[in-house]
Amino acid sequence: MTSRARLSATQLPRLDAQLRPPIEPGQLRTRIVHLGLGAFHRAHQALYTEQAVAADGGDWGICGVTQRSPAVRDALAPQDGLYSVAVRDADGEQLRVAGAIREVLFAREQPDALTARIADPAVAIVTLTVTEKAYRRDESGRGLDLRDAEVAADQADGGSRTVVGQLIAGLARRRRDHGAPLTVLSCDNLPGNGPILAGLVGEFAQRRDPDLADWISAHVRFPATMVDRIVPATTAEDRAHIAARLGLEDQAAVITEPFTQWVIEDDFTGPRPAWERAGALLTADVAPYEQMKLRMLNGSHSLIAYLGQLSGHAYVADAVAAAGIRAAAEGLMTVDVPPDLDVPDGFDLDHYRGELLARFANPALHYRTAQVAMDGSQKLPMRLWATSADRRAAGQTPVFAALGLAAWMRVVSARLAEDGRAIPIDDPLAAAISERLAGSEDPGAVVGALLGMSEVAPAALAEDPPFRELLTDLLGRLAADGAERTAAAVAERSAA
Ligand code: CS2
Repeated sequence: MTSRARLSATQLPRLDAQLRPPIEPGQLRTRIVHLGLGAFHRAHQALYTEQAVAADGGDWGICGVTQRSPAVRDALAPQDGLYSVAVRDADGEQLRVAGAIREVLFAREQPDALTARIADPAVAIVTLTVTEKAYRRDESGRGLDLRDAEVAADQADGGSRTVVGQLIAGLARRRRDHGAPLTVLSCDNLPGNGPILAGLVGEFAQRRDPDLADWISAHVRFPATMVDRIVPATTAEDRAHIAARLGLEDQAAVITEPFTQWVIEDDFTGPRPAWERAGALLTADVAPYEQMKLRMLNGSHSLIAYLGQLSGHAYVADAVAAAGIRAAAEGLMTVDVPPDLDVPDGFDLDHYRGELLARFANPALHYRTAQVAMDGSQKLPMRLWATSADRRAAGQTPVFAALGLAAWMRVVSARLAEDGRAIPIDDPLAAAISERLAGSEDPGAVVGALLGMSEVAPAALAEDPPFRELLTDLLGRLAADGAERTAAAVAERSAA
C-alpha cells in the first residue's frame, strides 16, 4: 500500500488548478454555523456558499458542527476543513476540492465553543441538516417532546444536549452579549421546516425564560427551505478511488449526483451569501416546493427502499430497475400524489417525474436501500401517510402510497428479505414498534398494531376501515407473492 499525504491547506497549491476550490479558503471566516455536518451538507449548502463567494465576493465561511459522533470532526479537522466532492453519473465523474468549511466542532465535547460561535456577532446565519428525529417533536409534530430525557435535561439546566438546546444556549448568549439578530435556516426534509423549528425554539424559550422568547420572536427569523440532492454515504472503496485521483488521502470525501436544488424563503434578518448566484431560488413561498419534493421524491424513494429491501436489493438503482417497483414508483408519482399538490406556477410535473426516475436509476451512485429505509417512523408521515390521508379525505383509494406503507410494515414486522436474509431496523421507535407488534405476523394484527401508534399513523387513517383493509390485503400479498410481483400487480390493476 502506498502511503499518501493527507489533503490539507499546505497540500492545496500542489493540486491541478481544476481540482482546487473556486475560492481561497484562507480568506473566509466563520459567518455561518452549520449544525449536522453530514455528507449532505458538504455536497449541498457548503457548495452553494463557496460558489456564491466565487461569484459575488464576501468572506462567508462555515463552522460545521457534528452532532452524534466525533468521526466527521476527526476527518475534517486535520484536513483544515477541506474535502473533495465527486459528482457522478453514467457519463463519468467530476472531482474537485471544496473549501467553505473553515472550522469543525463536535457538539457533545465542545458545547461552550458552539455557544460562543452561535453568539459570535460575525455569524449571521445558522443552518441545520440534523435529520427529522433530531427535532424531538411530540406526537402532534409541532411541539417539543417533553418526555424525551435530553429535552427535559436541557430544559432544566439550559444545556446543549439537543439541537434546540444548542440554539437556545447560543441565542441566550447572543442576546446577553450584543443582541444582534440571527437567521436560523432548517434544511431538513420536513414540511414547513422553518415554522416547525421556530415553534420548537419558541416553546423551549417560553418555558425557560419568557423574556428570551420575546427577544427571539423580535430578532430571529426561521425561513423555510427545500433542499434536494442525492448524497449516498461514502464507502471505503470511494475513498480509495478518490485518493488515487487526487494523489492525496481524503477522509471526508463525498459522492453525489449532478442534480442539485435549493429553494429558500427570502426572510433574513441580516446579510447572507448571494446563494442565488450559485443557482438557489429565493422566493416568498417555499411550501409548494417542499410538499412536492417530499411527496414525489422522498415518497417514492421510501417506497422503492422498502420494496427493494424485501426483494433483496441493496441499492436504490437496482431496486428501481425491477419493472414492478419502477411501475409502483411511477404510479405513486402519477396517480396518488399529484391531485393534492399545489404545483408551483409554470412547473412541469411530468418532466419532474421523469427526471426523478432517472435520478433514482443513476448507475454511478451506490445509494443503499437501507440508508433510505432508516427512520421510517420519522420520515413516512410526510412522505406517504400525508398523501394517503389527503386521498382518503377526497374519497379516493391511494393504492401506491398504501403499498409503500405496507412494505414498511412488512419490513418492521417480518424483518426478513425474501431471500431469507435479516433486515436490520434502524429507527428511534424500533423498540416501541416491536413492543406493539409483540411478535404478531398476521397481517390484520400487524396493520392494527401499527395504525394504533398515534406517533406513527394519522388518526384519520387509524379510523378508516377501508384503508385498514387495503393495507391488510397488501401486507398479506407482500408476504405471499413477494414485493416485485405485488408491486407489478398493483400497477397493472391501477392502469386497467
Ligand atoms: C432520502 C433522502 O435517505 C433518504 O431518506 O430519501 O436523503 C434523499 O436522498 C434526499 O432528500 C434527496 O434530496
